[in-house]
Amino acid sequence: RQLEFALRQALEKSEIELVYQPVVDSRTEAVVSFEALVRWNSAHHGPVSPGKFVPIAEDTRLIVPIGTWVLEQACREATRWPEHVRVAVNVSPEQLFEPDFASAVVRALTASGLDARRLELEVTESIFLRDPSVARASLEQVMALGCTVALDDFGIGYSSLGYLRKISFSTIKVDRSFVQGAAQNSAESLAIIRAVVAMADSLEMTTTAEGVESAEEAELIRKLGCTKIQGYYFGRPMQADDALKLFRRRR
Ligand code: G
Ligand code: G
Ligand code: MN
Ligand code: NA
Repeated sequence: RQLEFALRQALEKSEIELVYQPVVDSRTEAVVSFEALVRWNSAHHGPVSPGKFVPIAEDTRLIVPIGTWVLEQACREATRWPEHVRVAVNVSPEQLFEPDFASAVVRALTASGLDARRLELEVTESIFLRDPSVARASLEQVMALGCTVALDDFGIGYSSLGYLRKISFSTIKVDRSFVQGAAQNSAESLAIIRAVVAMADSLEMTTTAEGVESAEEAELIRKLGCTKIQGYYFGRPMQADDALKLFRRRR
């Protein structure tokens, strides 16, 4: 594939970059973290969406070097933010199952000087399809460093609730399809969000609602008790410099 060939050179050619989307506290609406999201501006193909190239990167294992770069870059950028602001990085199963995943995290933290407690790693339920015990061991290693782990896109994967007993996720990210559903008065979506919030509360985990696009949706989500909110209403994924400006304006 042409795209795969170009992707092999994308890192060297500095075509890969990160944008940052704010996550706010649902009550105070203060920014508590940013999720780092990868972007590829290919010289040959123009901007390629992550929905298109992340799966290719995963199939070819190019996600391992790309993911390492993402970790390092996100940690480096986060050191410029106020100390209470954290950074969340998406981790593919291919990365998590690399034997030296935890050392890649250590290297990113050491090189940047970022406090481990400011780094959150986002994984999806798909990691449990492959090898739950290896996934768990790997996540426990990074949690021992002080990092937290979020369960991303919750509710749309091949959910087994069993692993929620075994892994201390700090946050469950409620997939935006439920948020959109709830906003359109879907009784089922509302019931599912309520149940996830109640479950997270009793497991001492927080919840982040994804894909909140309006003030009305934010209010609904706050009433449903989600701890944090992410979505276009509070900010689109933005360049690092714009993320930084967001604080400077607010104080
Ligand atoms: O940014 P956007 O919504 O277009 O992202 C689309 C998908 O790509 C999402 O599922 C997101 O989790 C994934 N993604 C974005 N950035 C990264 C990254 O740095 N690493 C991995 N593995 N996936 C990412
Ligand atoms: O799978 P993950 O949650 O990591 O993907 C995050 C993706 O969701 C990003 O690509 C981001 O662009 C997208 N996203 C973030 N906020 C919103 C939103 O409010 N509406 C929609 N439609 N997409 C969003
Ligand atoms: Mn994510
Ligand atoms: Na998500």
